[in-house]
Amino acid sequence: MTRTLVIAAAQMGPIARDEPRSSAVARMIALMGEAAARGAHLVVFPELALTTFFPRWFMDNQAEIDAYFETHMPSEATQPLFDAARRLGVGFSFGYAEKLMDAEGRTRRFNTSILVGPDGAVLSKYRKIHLPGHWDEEPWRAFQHLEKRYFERGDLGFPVADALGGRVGLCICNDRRWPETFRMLALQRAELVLLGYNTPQHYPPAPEHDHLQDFHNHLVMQAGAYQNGTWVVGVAKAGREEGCDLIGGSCIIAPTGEIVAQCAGLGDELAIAECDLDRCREIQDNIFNFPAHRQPGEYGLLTEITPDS
Ligand code: CDV
Repeated sequence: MTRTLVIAAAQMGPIARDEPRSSAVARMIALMGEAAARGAHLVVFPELALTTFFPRWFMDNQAEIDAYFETHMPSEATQPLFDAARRLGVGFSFGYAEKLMDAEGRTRRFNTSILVGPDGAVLSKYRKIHLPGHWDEEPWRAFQHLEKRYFERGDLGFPVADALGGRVGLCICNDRRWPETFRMLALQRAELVLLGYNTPQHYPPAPEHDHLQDFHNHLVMQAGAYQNGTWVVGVAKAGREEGCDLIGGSCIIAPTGEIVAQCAGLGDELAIAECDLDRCREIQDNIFNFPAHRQPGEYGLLTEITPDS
């Protein structure tokens, strides 16, 4: 039985601060329709795909902040996306800001991503663990990056689901820079890692690296794919969003670390590839055969909490 999935990386261009969910969802449905017409089984959208990247602004009015969060999924605004996927027979994943009330009555807020099957069922959910940025307003920055203020650290670990005929792992944006993310997923036999990102071209704490943003983006995802023998689909929200330039470069990476499809521009655009999940074996049975070659007994420091960690 072939385990080839046709996957579409559905890059999105900027979303304006006052752009309603209905507009973002309509753009996603248009991309989904085009992907399905080109044979896609799975469509992957960016991090925080329904709104502008709001952590770039300092806000202390909770109602203003909460306007960017979803309390239900699907919601009235996102139901058309789920309906379109069912009609087209495609799975999809996307990121959104999630607000919920837990069993103890505490309000929780997460930067979340879900994988949805072609029948509209949520197959997997991930809440971002590596939250970049800062807690308080830092006026010296050209723009803020307040993920640490608006979200708490994810509490679902690094999930891998049996889905779409393979083992599918989720992570979000900054997670891709950490080798531990991909390794945690690969240790659960992930064959496909889906991630969305919002990455500014300008990195205020180290602007001397601005020209390396696209390089670092592909560097970490290609390394994550190769070192773990998994397919990786990385999808940007790109372009000039409210005066902030976000990189593009959405791509599909084979388990060998090679980019097999890539978006060329900074707007709404698809990159599509046939992804044979059995190709993971080329790497996972050989150079990165974990049972044969890993030395976990020597890696204790990785999980020790030390003054330097
Ligand atoms: N959304 C992100 O997580 N962005 C970070 C930026 C701030 C460096 C990223 O790792 O791309």
